Amino acid sequence: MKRFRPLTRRGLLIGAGAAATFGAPAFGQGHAMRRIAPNLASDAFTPDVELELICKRDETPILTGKPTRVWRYVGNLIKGPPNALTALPDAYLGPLLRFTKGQKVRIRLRNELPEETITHWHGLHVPMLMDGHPTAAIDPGETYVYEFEIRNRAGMYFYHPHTHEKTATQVYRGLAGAIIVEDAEERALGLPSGEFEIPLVIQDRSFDDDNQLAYGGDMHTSMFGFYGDRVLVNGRSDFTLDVASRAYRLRLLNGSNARIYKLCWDDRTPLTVIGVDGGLLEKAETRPYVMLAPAERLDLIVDFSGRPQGSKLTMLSGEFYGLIPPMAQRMMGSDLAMGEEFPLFTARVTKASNDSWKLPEKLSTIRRFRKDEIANLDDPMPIAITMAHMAMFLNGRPYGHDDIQPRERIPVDTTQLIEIFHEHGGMGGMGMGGMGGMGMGGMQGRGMMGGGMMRGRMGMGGMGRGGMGMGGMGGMGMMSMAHPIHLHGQPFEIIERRFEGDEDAYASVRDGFIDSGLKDTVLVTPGERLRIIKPFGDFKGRFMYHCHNLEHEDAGMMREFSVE
Ligand SMILES: [Cu+2]
Repeated sequence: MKRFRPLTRRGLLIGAGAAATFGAPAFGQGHAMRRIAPNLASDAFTPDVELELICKRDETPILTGKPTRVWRYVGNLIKGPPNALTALPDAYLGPLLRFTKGQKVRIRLRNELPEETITHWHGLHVPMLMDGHPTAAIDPGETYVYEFEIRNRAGMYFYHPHTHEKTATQVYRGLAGAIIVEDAEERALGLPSGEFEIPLVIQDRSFDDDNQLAYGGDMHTSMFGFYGDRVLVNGRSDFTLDVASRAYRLRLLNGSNARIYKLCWDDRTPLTVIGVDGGLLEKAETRPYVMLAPAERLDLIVDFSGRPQGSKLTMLSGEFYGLIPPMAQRMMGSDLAMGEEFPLFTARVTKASNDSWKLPEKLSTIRRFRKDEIANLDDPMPIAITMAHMAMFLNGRPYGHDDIQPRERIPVDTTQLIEIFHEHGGMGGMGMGGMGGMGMGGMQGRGMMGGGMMRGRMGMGGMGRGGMGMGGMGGMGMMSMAHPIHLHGQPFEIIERRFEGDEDAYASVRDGFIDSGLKDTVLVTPGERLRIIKPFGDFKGRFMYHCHNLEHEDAGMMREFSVE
């Protein structure tokens, strides 16, 4: 039985109602957010690239038949090289933005939506005023001017709304786009470029019978995230890429709200990974599969040479376990359970090519921090993830602007050791399945679901037991799932990944983490404890850190650092 609702006004009101029950009182939110004035263009700033991005309602063909109503970014290049902005035809995705390290960029964001919005340049190291902080949201009709220098190394980045409690629905409706940054180090490698470099944005969506976007917007969605029935690549369903028999560079971005993919080729050709979130690896890595969580990026080389014309290679999401409570799967309502195998897109060899490009042995140099450069080597700053039925917390607290805790104050131009882990209160590291059952049972026991719908699901297996178990716990109803944790500002290094838990489940994902490159988003699976090193250079101000499961982010699993 489907429980998706159309994203109509009524649907959203239902969603808002759910958020009010689920979110506001217990999470200590619902306070009005203080706003800063929209930033204006500065005469002192001379941009190399200037563009306008308009957030607007539109419609676009996605499925056969009726077009789909979406929200999207539409761009115009005002100044700069023509390849700085490339529109994607017939897709809701925002234009592909292409910048070069060192360029000064001005972006005029105009809000033509029926509600407030603000855009974040995910992964770019920019001042707080340019970061799309929720307090910078602009009302319909307003314009926010961003001006910043591209300080990042070459890599693929991501722009999307960061609107207080509206990020998930705004991204879902179509507000998202990719940014590619180039630099001299990367250009010297002569990687496949032009038509041989393909950005691929992977997202899942559900549609109603009228071809319109459908969204959960209920308590399950807030709790576990949104999981759609269909995979779209670059805004298209059943995406096929026609290729020549030569090497390609595929640049993948998981733009989904919550879904985690396990990327692998259908013929089990290993994946050749050359880069992740923060750009190129030092040397390529070969893996049987790679996990890609929301907002993570992956840079792949795929060599089609030697493949006959007419042959096909399909990218799948392979089978995995343990990243979400099994009972949550049953309640989510998607036709595609997370962890089951399904196709993402297909490459079809349609042209012969004699090009015999060889991947260079050394790709880049990553500056690693020495121990003596870390300000808190013996006292890592915690990011404790709490997920319980009335609590989506980081470090024990929901999001609250101006709620900076002592540990969240960081001296500017320091490098910090950070430990990210799941916090289960006094319950210890219990197994996932049991946890999940108890958590949900707890909700049910407390009547959180408000009647009919929940009772209707009692027969779906395991729920009853969960409820009873929960009674015995008398506690928080914790549950463990994987969370993609994103830190704004400069990218970080992953230096340690420890695991204690269900080894069999972990074995289905553990070879899929690429920890050798620079990251801005990292998947923390149940039972994992990670250590990362992150610099907080150049800019003072408030920078967010949060779960990039967008429903979790909107439910309060977000905090901010005060760099001072
Ligand atoms: Cu999360």
